[in-house]
Amino acid sequence: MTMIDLRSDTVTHPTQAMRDAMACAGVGDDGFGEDPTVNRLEAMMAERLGMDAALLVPSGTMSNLVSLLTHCARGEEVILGDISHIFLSEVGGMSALGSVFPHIVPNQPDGTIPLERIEAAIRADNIHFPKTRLICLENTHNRCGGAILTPDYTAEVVALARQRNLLVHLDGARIFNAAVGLGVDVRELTRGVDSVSVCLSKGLSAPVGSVLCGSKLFIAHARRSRKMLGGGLRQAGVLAAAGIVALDEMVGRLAEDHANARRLAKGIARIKGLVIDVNRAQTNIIFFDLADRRISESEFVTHLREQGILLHHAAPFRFRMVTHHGIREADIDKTLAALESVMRK
Ligand code: TLP
Repeated sequence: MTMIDLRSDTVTHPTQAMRDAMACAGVGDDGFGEDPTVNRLEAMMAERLGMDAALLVPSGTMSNLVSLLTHCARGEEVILGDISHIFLSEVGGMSALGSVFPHIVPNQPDGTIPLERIEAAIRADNIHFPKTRLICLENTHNRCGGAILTPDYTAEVVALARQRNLLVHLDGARIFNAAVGLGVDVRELTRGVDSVSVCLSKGLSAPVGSVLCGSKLFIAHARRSRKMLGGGLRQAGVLAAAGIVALDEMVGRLAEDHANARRLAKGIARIKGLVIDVNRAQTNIIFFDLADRRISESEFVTHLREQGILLHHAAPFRFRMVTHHGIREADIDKTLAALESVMRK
């Protein structure tokens, strides 16, 4: 049975064009800055995002960590959302490896952190307090169901940061989903931030990689942080080649994933015993609740697996489905049929 894998967009496989590009990629030693394909990908990403420079790193987690370690010194504080990926799912790397102190503030259901809450979290100049250095945003917001942060909200946070002499890092693992979802140039969403990390291996379907962007000076320092974390690569052009195809060919089609997620959400809303807020289906991630408690969570997952559907059990009675390049409209209809049959049992 071919499985319909909705656990994450990280399960995407490289396309044939990526495999071809990887096979013929020009390479060199990136430790010396001599890999032509890596250099090209970094230049392309910086240009796309309206940033000065970029750095290829192996994963989204390392991209965020390199950024935090580059922006912040030991004991300095980072303001970030309480359900941000950096806070929840990156192994506490900022503290474990950087002695950086997280100051969490509640994320709203739309992925934002209210401005007044950010402002209240900024420390006064007092010898008892750590120094606030950085504010982190996430766009799209994973735990908030792929919610999009608007250009206006981002600009407000950037303005506050400037006013208070702070920096802004954007976890833009799925920033292209946000741009496509809003129908704006991605630069509208990165304007003014000091750094942004963008994943190649999620909706864009490349096998490996994230690109961290920022100023020339920031990236020069980030290169050192990457090396320290063991993320310095050599003939990484074979990986960057897939990233170039991802940027050239895979961004526009994200709209298809968003339409599929919306179709899925609307279908789920019609199934008795499942609860979803259809209006939250903005991009490629949906969350829904199992409200009918006559079926256990494990039975729910097992019955779906038996029918060829994989999903992510995100929290008690809460499940996540993510659409991506490997999912067609027909798969959505099969998934809805399977959900209906499981709930009818
Ligand atoms: N998200 C993954 C993992 O949590 C398994 C997923 O399935 O959604 N920022 C955001 C917003 C992310 O969603 C992720 C990964 C990362 C960073 C980290 O990227 P990787 O997995 O490449 O380290």
